[in-house]
Amino acid sequence: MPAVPLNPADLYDVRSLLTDEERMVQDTVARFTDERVLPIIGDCFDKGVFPMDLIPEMAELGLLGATLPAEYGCAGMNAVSYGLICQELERGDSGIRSFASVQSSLCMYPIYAYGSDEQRARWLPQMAAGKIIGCFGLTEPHGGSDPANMKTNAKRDGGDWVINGAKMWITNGNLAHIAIVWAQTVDGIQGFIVEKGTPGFAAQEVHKKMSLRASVTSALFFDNVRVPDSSRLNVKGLKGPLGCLTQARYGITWGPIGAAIACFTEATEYAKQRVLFERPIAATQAVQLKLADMARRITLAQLLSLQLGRLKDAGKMQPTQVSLAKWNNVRMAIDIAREARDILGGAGITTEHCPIRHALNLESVITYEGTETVHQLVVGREVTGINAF
Ligand code: TGC
Ligand code: FAD
Repeated sequence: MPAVPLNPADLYDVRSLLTDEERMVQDTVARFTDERVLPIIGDCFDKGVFPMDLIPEMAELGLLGATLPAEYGCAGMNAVSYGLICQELERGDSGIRSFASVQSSLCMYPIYAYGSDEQRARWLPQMAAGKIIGCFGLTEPHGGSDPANMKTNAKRDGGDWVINGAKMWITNGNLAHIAIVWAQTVDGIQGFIVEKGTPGFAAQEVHKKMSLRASVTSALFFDNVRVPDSSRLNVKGLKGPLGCLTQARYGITWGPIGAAIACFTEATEYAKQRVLFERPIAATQAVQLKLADMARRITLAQLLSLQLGRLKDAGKMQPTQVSLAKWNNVRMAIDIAREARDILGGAGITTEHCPIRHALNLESVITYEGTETVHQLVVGREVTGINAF
């Protein structure tokens, strides 16, 4: 049989394992990234601004709360399609995928999963339309890996709750119209929907970031913030926020595949053009080994996330499996971004080329939603039965 040229960014033809509908979702988001994200994102990163203009367009394409049902104005897609959305958005920039992850998995999902009928009807359609932006406040300044030790508290006062405390590193914090805030109560950790403008609630943007520069990151402060009991979510304990993290982490297993493909593609093209010692550097064994290794690791990550998505769509996905894929795929992408940066030599240090931007962004991605160490320890706990946290 004659050899058919393979797609270097999909050596195992993982795309052939997708349904027609999933391929259509991927193509649509890929077009959005090519036409709307890539022309502006380097500049956004340089200037440290999030491209707000893209929000209505993402909403129009059904990318916000994509897996939630149509009755809330959402697209009702399956988990694999959501993963492909994350992959294609992060091929543009981790900050754009972060925006969609937080809106979809960390804000719309808890309102859908733990919210009352009134909360769902009030917030979800507007969030799907991109008119209401959410943020998710779990991490606190004294240590994000151990959220069980949170200090932010909510105390019952008649028909209200009074919230005091602070949250740190909150994506979309200054953009958000509502915050999903997790607080310690006498009945354990509970979640509240806190509206911007509520007296005592303030957001302060984090500056001097060298990572996720095209994304807004904030600290949130709660000084006797009074909210009605009707803003409380119906879930108690750490399983509330961790349940949201499982949704977002699942998407994050896909996102960095996009970042890795962007870096791998740029490094490959560069290596074919760059002539040193009278031949393209792509003709040297050292560079081919690096590029071949990138292709190998991207292939493994694609297969891992696709199987994870199939398990999720079958209702069988387990948090440990998500941890393994988040750990593997973000590590894969950050290694590839750094290696691609090296292949570009000096040119690799500017944001004229994507690897340095992706490498810097991935420093956040490897830390948020559970650090690499946290996910390694989750897998370690599963295989040994011993909790080493
Ligand atoms: P543990 O005792 O294991 O569990 C407590 C309860 O939670 C349940 N559970 C889960 N439920 C759903 N999904 C998961 N992944 C779950 N993991 C645990 C568990 O069954 C139990 O339920 P119950 O009914 O028995 O009470 O909890 P632990 O204290 O041992 O957990 C330890 C650890 C380290 C794994 C956990 O604290 C952790 O994951 N820490 C990392 C925190 C983190 O990831 N923070 C992320 C903040 S949000 C963010 O970063 C957004 S970035 C967004 C962007 O810009 O894209
Ligand atoms: P720490 O928890 O203090 O960890 C410090 C180091 O200790 C890490 O290397 C960690 O791996 C290590 N460590 C922890 N436990 C152990 C252990 N048992 N054994 C060995 N080593 C250990 N949070 C939100 O709630 N909402 C958001 O929207 C959000 N967005 C973010 C956006 C960005 C850009 C960033 C950078 C972070 C965001 N976060 C958000 C916070 C993120 O989830 C936390 O940064 C992360 O959970 C780690 O917490 P920490 O930064 O306090 O580090």
